[in-house]
Amino acid sequence: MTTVEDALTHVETKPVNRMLQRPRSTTGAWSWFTTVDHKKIGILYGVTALAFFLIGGIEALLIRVQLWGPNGTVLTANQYNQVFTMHGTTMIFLMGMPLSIAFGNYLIPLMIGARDVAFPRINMFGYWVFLLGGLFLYSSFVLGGAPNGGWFGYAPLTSTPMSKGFLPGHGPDFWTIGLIMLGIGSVTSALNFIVTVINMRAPGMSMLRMPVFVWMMTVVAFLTLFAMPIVTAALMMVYLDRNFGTNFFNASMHGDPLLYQNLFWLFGHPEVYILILPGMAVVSEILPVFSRKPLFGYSVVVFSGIAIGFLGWGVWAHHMFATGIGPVAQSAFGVSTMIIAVPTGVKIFNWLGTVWGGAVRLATPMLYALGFIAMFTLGGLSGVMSAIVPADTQQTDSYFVVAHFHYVLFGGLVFALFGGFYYWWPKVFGKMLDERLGKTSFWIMLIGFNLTFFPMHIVGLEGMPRRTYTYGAGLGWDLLNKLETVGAFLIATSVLVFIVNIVHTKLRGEPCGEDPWDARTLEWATSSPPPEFNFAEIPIVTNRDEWWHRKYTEDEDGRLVRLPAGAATATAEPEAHHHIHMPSPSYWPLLFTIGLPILGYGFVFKNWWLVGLGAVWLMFGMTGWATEPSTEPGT
Ligand code: HEM
Ligand SMILES: [Cu+2]
Repeated sequence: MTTVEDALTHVETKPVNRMLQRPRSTTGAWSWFTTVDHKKIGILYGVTALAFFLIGGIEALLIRVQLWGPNGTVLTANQYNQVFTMHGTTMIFLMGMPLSIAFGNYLIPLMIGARDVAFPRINMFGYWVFLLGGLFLYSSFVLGGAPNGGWFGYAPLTSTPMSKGFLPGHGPDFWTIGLIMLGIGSVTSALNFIVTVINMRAPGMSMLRMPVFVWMMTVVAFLTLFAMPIVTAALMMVYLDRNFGTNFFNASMHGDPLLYQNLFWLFGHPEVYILILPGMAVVSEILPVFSRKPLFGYSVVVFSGIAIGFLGWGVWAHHMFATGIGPVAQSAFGVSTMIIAVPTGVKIFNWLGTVWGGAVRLATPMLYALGFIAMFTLGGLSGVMSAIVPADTQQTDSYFVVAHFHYVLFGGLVFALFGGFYYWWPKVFGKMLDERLGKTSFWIMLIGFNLTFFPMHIVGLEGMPRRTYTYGAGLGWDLLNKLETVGAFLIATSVLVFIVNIVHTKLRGEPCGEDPWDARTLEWATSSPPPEFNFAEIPIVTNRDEWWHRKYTEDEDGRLVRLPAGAATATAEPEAHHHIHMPSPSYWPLLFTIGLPILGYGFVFKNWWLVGLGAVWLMFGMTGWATEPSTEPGT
């Protein structure tokens, strides 16, 4: 098959002088290091992000154990700073974004009837950057202390030179360099998704026939593409202020601390949509299938998603109401924040309209999708409360905000992604997750989640500040904090039941066939798990919900009638499956990426030998990569 990468490299098909013998095998353990198959890469992203989810979860438990009662002594103040900073950083950059990319990677090509993404090797590069970037960040724990300035690392706290002793250790250096590295990975996968969606759709798959999942992931990709460079610039300035005596954020030298906040949140607010739109993407696929109805108002859902993508750039200063930006800016950003709630609310109505009057099946994916709607709506409401400037003056930097964003990120994103696990597991691994364990896990998670985070609204309004490692006795917060900690362990239990379910399914699960949910979109039109080339014959698309229309039609009275299997399955290139060209595996993405952490450690410890080594390594990697054709001639 032809990828866009091919078009660039296919000119040179003569064997060229290459540095390494190319890997050929696409099976076996070693193939996981060299694969360029979007499905395998999707699984790698998923497994790694789940591992980071567990680590971030353990950090959350540490926080909650520390706050179980007043004057906790489990963690010191300095350790607490590291733990909540790494918890937030992990959940956002090492769990939320990559887990969404996992779903996108696996599903986008299947859903649009393609054989792979546009740039298969760059896809693998993105994964290695994520893995090595995550390990790089975590190595800080044993190399003098982890990041400790909070997940948004405000300057001048983070940008003040280490010698002044504001933040002990190399934490902010690891944080700035690590996030810049991870940003490189997310930008490449965003570009890959965009080019794939624009260029690789099957014949007939017009933009407005694409599944909503693909649409929302495309919006996410554009947001990522434009947001990451902004934070990268801000992080570089922090690094320079901290290490090279520049004064971008140093007020005493006419620098501007608010410059950092403006830059960070100009990235940071789009970032929260980067995190929630994939959740919306997943439930928009689950709800129609389990209601046996098409998505209510497809184009409204798509266009409100695009609207969120644009409006998301105009609300950033709602994170800065308390910084003295002045009443005009406060009013403007308060209003813009309320306006962005409109397309969000529209979607909620569309989801409810989808379920309304449907033949609802309360299987585990559907439970999670409904849980998502309820919890995300609560998170949206407390967000609108914080958009009211005077109210926010009390709420900001209190546990109310912690409650708000966990309703959005956990009640929203995590619930949706868990629904996605149950829904697509049979496609990816060929076996259904156990429904009984699934439902048990869902209810424990729903109860535990609300027990953990609902009381945070109350203690927050009572004045409990976020990011404090302990609180005094007699403030009236003891009981609510105890409930929160119990809730956190319930959440941990539900995740444990999920893991038991995975093991149980692997050992005992029955093979499930290609389309166990009677679904609507093209990924269900191929075997479970799909073959390496996805579709033996590229489907020709004539409808939105193409797969459904191949299975069902309506009689004169509008009743659903099942078509005989195999009817009306037009395909393009009917002869092509005799020799389907797939891109060949490669060592280069991994070899190349190893240069990045080398460079990173060099910058953190200001070791110019390491920086030089990293730079040479990257040149070597680039040369090897560039001289290797994406598809090996003659395979
Ligand atoms: C077991 C589940 C979780 C528990 C018990 C939990 C608990 C907490 C607590 C208590 C804090 C406040 C720490 C403080 O301000 O001192 C916090 C902060 C935070 N959490 Fe979670 N959390 C959980 C899951 C998540 C998830 C799934 C996400 C995102 C997808 C997330 C993102 C964040 C972020 C961004 C912060 C802010 C860190 C900062 O202030 O720099 N958390 N978490
Ligand atoms: Cu925001």
